[in-house]
Amino acid sequence: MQRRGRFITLEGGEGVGKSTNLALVADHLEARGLEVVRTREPGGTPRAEAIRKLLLDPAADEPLDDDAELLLVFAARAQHLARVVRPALERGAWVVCDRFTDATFAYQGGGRGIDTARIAELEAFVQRGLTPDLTLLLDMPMAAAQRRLEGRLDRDGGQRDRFERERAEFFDAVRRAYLERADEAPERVYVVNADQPLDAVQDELKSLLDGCLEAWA
Ligand code: Z5A
Repeated sequence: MQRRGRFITLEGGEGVGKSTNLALVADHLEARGLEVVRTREPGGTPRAEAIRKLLLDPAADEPLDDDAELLLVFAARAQHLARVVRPALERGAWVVCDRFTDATFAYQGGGRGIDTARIAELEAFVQRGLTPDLTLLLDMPMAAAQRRLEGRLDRDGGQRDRFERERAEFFDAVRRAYLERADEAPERVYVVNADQPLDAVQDELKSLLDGCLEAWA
């Protein structure tokens, strides 16, 4: 019987290095002969990417209701799970995903203040027991992460998406909620200090991955 693949997620606030390190994680696994699917949330399929656009669109003429935001995140997730994540895991591929449901607890729970019990209900409904095998939480103070993004904002003409327009308190609440998630699930979530040179972050990630590969063999 085909062995199910593993599901690895990268989490953290904006600019902590999720995209950069997703490439490292996926390359490291591929170098060991594994089939790896690289994906992201919200998004990962054409329809889920269309929902992502709606979520990030800063159009000020119609503010997005917090509950509508939460439901859109889970609608995109349902589509992504059905079309990409479950089929890949079932055929034995490993899935490496930039953000997943911990982001919902952090942004919609911590940031927007939505009751986490309601988020957990949607998590159970949409995921039907599927959770990541490993989550790499890249953690660092928001101000330092934002400095990394300044160059990109200049390049994009200063255009900020709906989340990037939030205030510092929002991002502090997001970070606290992420760290609470890590405390609640220490067997799954590894907190990595992202506020160090990239080489040091990547050495830590590689040794974490090697430990997991050995434990899962
Ligand atoms: N969202 C939500 O609300 N609810 C949900 O359930 C989900 C998402 C799933 C889009 O996410 C938004 O969706 C997100 C929350 C919401 N909004 N916010 N904020 P996203 O993942 O696409 O957006 P993002 O977090 O803003 O991604 P990002 O800005 O691309 O950041 P990143 O991927 O973490 O960083 P990076 O691009 O890899 O690195 C940023 C720069 O830093 C880059 O120039 C790197 O070369 C540099 N870098 C990386 N690491 C280092 C180190 N160690 N030292 C120095 N420089 C570094």
